[in-house]
Amino acid sequence: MNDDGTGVIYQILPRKNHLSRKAIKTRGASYRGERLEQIIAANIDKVFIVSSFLEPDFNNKTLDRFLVTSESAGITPSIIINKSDLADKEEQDFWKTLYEKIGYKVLLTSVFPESGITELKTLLKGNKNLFWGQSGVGKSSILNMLFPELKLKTGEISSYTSKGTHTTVTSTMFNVGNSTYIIDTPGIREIDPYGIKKENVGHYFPEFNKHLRNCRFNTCTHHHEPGCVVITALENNKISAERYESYLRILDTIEKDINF
Ligand SMILES: Nc1nc2c(ncn2[C@@H]2O[C@H](COP(=O)(O)OP(=O)(O)OP(=O)(O)O)[C@@H](O)[C@H]2O)c(=O)[nH]1
Ligand SMILES: [Mg+2]
Ligand SMILES: [Zn+2]
Repeated sequence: MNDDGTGVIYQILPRKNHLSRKAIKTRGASYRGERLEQIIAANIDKVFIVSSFLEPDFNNKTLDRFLVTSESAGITPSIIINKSDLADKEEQDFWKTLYEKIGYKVLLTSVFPESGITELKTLLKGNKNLFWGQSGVGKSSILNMLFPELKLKTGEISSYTSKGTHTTVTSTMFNVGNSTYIIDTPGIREIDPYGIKKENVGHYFPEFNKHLRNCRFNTCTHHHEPGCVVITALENNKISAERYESYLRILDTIEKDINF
């Protein structure tokens, strides 16, 4: 950055991947076809999807939307569920087990008292890491705990429940040494995966993916079609009802947008 606040581009690197979502709908705007793509960041090694048990409440459907968006960008996400100090062990175990069974790395963290943070630090090393999730879940708080020198602004205790409060307002990348970079992002309330076709949604649910090719129809949307192996896997508890419901919701969102 120059003294006058302008920036200098030193080098333009090829984009190996990029994370994006559909731009938020604004009232009165008209659309033709797909909504615009909003790029969040490019050339990322790891994405940590941060959620919290309470304040805001844990919402597995929202988490799944972030996971799908990340998977569709070709970046395997890891899951952080923060504020474990506010949840009982049963709830913590339930969600941790559900996502670990799929193969996701799940970290249960708390900033006060500090818990689960050391393991996170080792996962970050040598990578370009993006922290992403809803507002108020504690992204900046976790990063401050790991790297106190960053002194990131965090929300007031009273403000995280009031709608529209976003403490972090722009995405910023920090070099924290040892070839490790972290990107803190502003929280978002609405996440719609961008540019995903209906028949491809299942590919971004890793536990569906291994069954998919055995469906009778290769255009199967795993909704109602006869000979669908995803539905069979659901009936045999190989796929959780929670994840299947999320899948149907995302499918529904995509269908509605097509008819927009
Ligand atoms: N009880 C509890 N509160 C926490 C924890 N981590 C963060 N908080 C509180 O949650 C609030 C929001 O934290 P932030 O770090 O600003 O959240 P954020 O995800 O960066 O929010 P945005 O910048 O708006 O996206 C603050 O009041 C924190 O003190 C935790 O582990 N437990
Ligand atoms: Mg923040
Ligand atoms: Zn199917």
